Amino acid sequence: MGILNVTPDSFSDGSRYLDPARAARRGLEMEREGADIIDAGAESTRPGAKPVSAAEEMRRLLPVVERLAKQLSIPISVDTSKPEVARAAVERGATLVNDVTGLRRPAMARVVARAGVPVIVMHMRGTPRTMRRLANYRRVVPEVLAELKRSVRRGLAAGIPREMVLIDPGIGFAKGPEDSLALLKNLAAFKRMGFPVVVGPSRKSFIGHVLDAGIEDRPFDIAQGRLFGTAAAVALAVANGADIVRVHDVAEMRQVADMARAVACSS
Ligand code: HH2
Repeated sequence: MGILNVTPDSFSDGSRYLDPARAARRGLEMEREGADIIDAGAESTRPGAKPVSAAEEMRRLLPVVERLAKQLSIPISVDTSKPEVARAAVERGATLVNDVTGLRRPAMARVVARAGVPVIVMHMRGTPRTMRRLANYRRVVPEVLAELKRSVRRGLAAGIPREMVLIDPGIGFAKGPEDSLALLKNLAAFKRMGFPVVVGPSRKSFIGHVLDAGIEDRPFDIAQGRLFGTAAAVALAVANGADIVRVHDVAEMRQVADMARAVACSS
């Protein structure tokens, strides 16, 4: 799954793709690089990010979804937690909803159920503004699992069919670095829930935490500096059973994921 951030403030690629034509070109480029899905989002969820109104999110996102729907031959996912944005994106050709708040808004589950599209139910606590201080687990894996199960139950109760649900442990969302590492290591526990598992480790700060020690005083390029850390995380996620990895560096991670899968599937 290739990431397309149509935002001014995403943590590693903010404002690169605010122009709809440029964003659409990047979507097509990721398809050529080997993406199977393009995940377009217009509200940054990095820690501390400012919330965006539905109107602003739609103003940024919908022209891009419209262009991509005409030109792409792979599915478009919409990364939003707002039901009105999800509905409008689906009307314009998106065929998957990626909700980082795990169907927290009841209307979101209803929109997804009515649209008949699959949904990624991700685990997080709080909001991008508050989530850092909510990363307080005694045992992260069972707690995230239990909270994710509650989110999935909400979706099923609203009429979303089981086979339309994908789950995501939410790397970096109300998780400290050690929590994100433990979730990646223990993906098998999430697989046992019986839904396809999505994982989004790309360029995130838990990688910086492991690799960046001692270089904080130098200007640091997140995209370059976290590329190999992302590759290691993607390889292990695939080896541990991830069905979809959400990444910025599609060409590189396509190779990493294919190689990891070849090893994992060998006899
Ligand atoms: N991570 C981000 C956004 N959406 N969706 C899923 N399902 N899983 C994730 O791990 C995930 C996600 C955050 O990354 P990014 O889009 O690069 O940054 P920003 O939120 O700053 O735009």
